[in-house]
Amino acid sequence: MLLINPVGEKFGGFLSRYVPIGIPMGLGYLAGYLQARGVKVKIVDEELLAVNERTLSDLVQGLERPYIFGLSILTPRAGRAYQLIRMLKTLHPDCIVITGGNHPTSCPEESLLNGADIVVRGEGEEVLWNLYREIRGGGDLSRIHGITYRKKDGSISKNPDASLIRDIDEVPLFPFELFENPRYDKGCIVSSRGCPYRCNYCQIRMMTGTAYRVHSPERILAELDLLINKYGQKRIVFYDDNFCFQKKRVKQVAAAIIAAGLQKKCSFSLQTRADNFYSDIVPIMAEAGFKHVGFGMETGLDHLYKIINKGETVQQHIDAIALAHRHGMTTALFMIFGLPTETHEDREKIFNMCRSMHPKDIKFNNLIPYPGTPMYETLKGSSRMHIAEGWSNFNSTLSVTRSIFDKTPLPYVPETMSEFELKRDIMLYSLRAYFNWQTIASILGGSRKGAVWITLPRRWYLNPLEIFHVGRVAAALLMNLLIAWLPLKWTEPVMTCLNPNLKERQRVPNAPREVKIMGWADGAKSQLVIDRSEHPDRRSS
Ligand code: B12
Repeated sequence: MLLINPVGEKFGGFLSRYVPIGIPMGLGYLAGYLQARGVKVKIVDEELLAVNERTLSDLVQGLERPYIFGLSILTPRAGRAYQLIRMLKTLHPDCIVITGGNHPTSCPEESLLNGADIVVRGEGEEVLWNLYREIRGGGDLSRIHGITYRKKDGSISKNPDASLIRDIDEVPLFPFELFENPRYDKGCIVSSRGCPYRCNYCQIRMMTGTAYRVHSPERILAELDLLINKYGQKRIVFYDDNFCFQKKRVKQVAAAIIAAGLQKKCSFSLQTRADNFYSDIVPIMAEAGFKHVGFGMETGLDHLYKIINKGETVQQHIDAIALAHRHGMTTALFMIFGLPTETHEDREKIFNMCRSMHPKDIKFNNLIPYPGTPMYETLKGSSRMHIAEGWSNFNSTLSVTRSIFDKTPLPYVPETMSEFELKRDIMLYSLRAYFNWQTIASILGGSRKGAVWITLPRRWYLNPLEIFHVGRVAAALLMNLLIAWLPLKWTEPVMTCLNPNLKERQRVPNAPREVKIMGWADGAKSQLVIDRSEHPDRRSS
């Protein structure tokens, strides 16, 4: 089987040359699971190698026929994935194309309309293995849970949801050996799956319901040992959706790291909710080498927290960040601008508040109502939403990784602002967050660590080609900064002249400051709650 990570626009846009490439974790887990069961699997990641007629003929060498292709699709990459499916079906008409990942889970029929044969919804390991055996045995797909597929008579069948894997330790250790390319940033690990909260913009609930499943400390240690002692990683990021949800297990993981002495060789960073960053777990985390914490703070005003059903407050974030700093950890804040009803004044307040807390990094993204989320269900169809062909604009870094003159529409613009105002503010605040001599010096000196993605090659200043590329990126950033800095009343008319489509999403005078976003429906996956015992007080509005 060939597993493909389709990539239209490289991660990081015009900065991509200097953004480390993240391992496509989902595909890695699938490959590890199938390989352990004797299936021959290869992975191709388009971040590194484009799939075309020429490269494909090498990639399929040695694979069993008819070929089975598995594509992992994030929403902004759907267009590229559909292009690839057409190519695969033209070159190998008897092949079987399976899609999976976040986007096909939310829009399975769309994959089928674009030529895929079968869609795997949600977690993939067990379902893909069952599917593989059924396909190779010429069996009956109606028995496989967790798939949507086109039947021989052309109709579409949506089989019942599959259960989640109860004990995720059954998934083999992550196969890092499949990602030997030095351009990969191997410093990553997933120690738990899922997040039981109900934020209405986040897609995790669609994938894993409210379940929160953890790997055992022994398994986490085994993977850390591999990363540190075999691959020499000095800094490892826990990719968990919400690392600190269970206090007891955080303490166990930290204690296991200390007992193995791994904190002497490596530092760790994680992402968590502020209200789960408990004061009694932070000291042992600090001792275990957790040096950096990212908080999905998203906004900074309590009325906006209510709109996104975050179930947290501004004060909880202020307290959590101060707590991290007291224990010598640095912090990053991940923010969303462009929430329904938000205004420019709100953003100014939020930015100033973020800065006053002295995080190391602040990353501003625009709101993306991902399909499958209540945010999407509420806003879809409104004139303030715009879905570009192949969902290519559903990329949250669009505003900072493209030129300010780029005409791609943002996916959603609230009535309380114009499209250019939102884009400009994201750019302005992002650049203001980073535009200080300390940050610039650390990036240029190649010593930048933390959540910021830009990493320049060592001694780049001795290489004329790198000097050229760094110069180009710097010029683009400065141009963005300059235009974003000029008053909106000067720049907006010019931008609207250059791009008349901006007229469609102007600010609406007296736009309502109240809005009701739907909640998550309690579907089948919500029943799959595992070990809630540590959280009797968890909000589940
Ligand atoms: C860590 C992370 C990152 C990291 C690394 C991403 C990576 N390469 O894996 C970084 C910071 C680089 C990142 C970047 C982006 N990310 Co990100 N990221 C995550 C996060 C927190 C964890 C991903 C993970 O490791 N999951 C663990 C594995 C086990 O799960 P999985 O990847 O979903 O795979 C399983 C299933 O989906 C399924 N499956 C997946 N592919 C396939 C294929 C087949 C054939 C089958 C059968 C099954 C299958 O089986 C897998 C195993 O169970 C998720 C949130 C989440 N929990 O999913 C967001 C998330 C995946 N990211 C998201 C997005 C949008 C992005 C960006 C596109 C952001 C942007 N620029 O706009 C970029 C894309 C860049 C990239 N190179 O992939 C969204 C995706 C939404 C969507 N509908 O597309 C998510 C869900 C965040 C969210 N809350 O909305 N991300």
